[in-house]
Amino acid sequence: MVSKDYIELEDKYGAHNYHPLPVVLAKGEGVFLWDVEGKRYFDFLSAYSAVNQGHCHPKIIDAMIEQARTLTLTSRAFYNDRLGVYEKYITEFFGYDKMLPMNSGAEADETALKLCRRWAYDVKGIKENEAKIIVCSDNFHGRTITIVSMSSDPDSYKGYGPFTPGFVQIPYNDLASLEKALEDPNVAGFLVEPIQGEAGVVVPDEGYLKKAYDMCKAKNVLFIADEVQTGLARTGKMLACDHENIKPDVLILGKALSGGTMPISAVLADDPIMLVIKPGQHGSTFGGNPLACNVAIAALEVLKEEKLAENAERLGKIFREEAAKIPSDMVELVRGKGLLNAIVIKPKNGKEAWDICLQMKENGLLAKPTHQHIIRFAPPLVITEKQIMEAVQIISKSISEVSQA
Ligand code: IF1
Repeated sequence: MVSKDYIELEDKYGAHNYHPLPVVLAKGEGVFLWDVEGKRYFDFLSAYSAVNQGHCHPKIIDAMIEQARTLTLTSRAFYNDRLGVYEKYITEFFGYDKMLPMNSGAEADETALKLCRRWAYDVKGIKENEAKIIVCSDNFHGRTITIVSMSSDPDSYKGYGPFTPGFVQIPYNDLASLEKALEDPNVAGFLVEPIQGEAGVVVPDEGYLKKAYDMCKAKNVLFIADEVQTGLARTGKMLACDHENIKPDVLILGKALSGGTMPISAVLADDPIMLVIKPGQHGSTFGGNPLACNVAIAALEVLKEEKLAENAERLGKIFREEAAKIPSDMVELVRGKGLLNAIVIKPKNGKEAWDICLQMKENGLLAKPTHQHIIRFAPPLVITEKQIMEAVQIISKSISEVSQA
């Protein structure tokens, strides 16, 4: 079978909830992917930052195989010999009292919302069912009905009503609107992405997160950081919040917590927040399964052992400097932090970001637009300087070819 055959299979037998780039991948290793015809590509999406450690990292795969042969799932009806070890490891890794294990990023966001509401009623003393949570427009926190109830993107929420109430939407990177929203005594939490990924890698002003955090603390409101995409070394620090030295009251992790092997997510908080959920009041069949615990420990160890945050910081600067030199009137601007970057494309002669992504694919690099005119560039954090330079050459060549087409 060739690529066309696999595409036809997905088209015939699969839901049409995506519009993928026409490439069929069969193998991944480090920063590279190979399609079914054996062509090699630089992966500049990293499965939306789930593969920060590189595809099929040997240490993570070994941890997975070893545990897969021993014990994969017990459910939380019983204890197991991996969960406590993992909980200790990850809470010491990030400096929290406790961790609640889930699977997808959306489940972790939902868990954080439940913790916040429960804390509102049991600790802050807000009247039951009156708690409000502030969110930002252009957010992306997942695709459940409650999460899309917070969304400002019709593609995410249209046709899925009725929506979950209790969310107040304010503009991102706007402290005045946050200050005003915080005047409501029923506000219990502020859920925010330190950098808005899906919105197109929107980096807030220097100091925004710190001031927002301080304003929340002054009003006894939980600062909830969704680091599913920005966390785990992606932006040049272990957490994007580390750039402003703030410790979120509730930390949400996912994606690269498994190194791209399986869905693993986590919510971290200190006891006064985490212990508002009592036995039987929240859970998940696979949450905290022994296989995930072993994989997550290995995935976190790799981040530290291979100094991936430092690598992301250094190479991200080089990427942005070199990309900004691309001599094309289709490049409007380059922005990002660490190795979470984006190029805003100015359409030309009917050509736009999608056409550039198709051309980059021909030239051996995979990336995808987040919106019509923005291309996200997020390679695995194990990339080298030489590979970054080679990739920028491919990007520049592709933009030039599309521009002159
Ligand atoms: C898709 C977007 C990125 C996330 C943040 C929670 C989640 C995500 C900050 C939920 C997930 C994924 C979802 C995936 C594509 C990708 C994505 F384009 F959808 F928005 F990365 F920007 N918080 N993001 O970015 O995690 O439940 O997916 O494990 O839905 O197409 P999940």
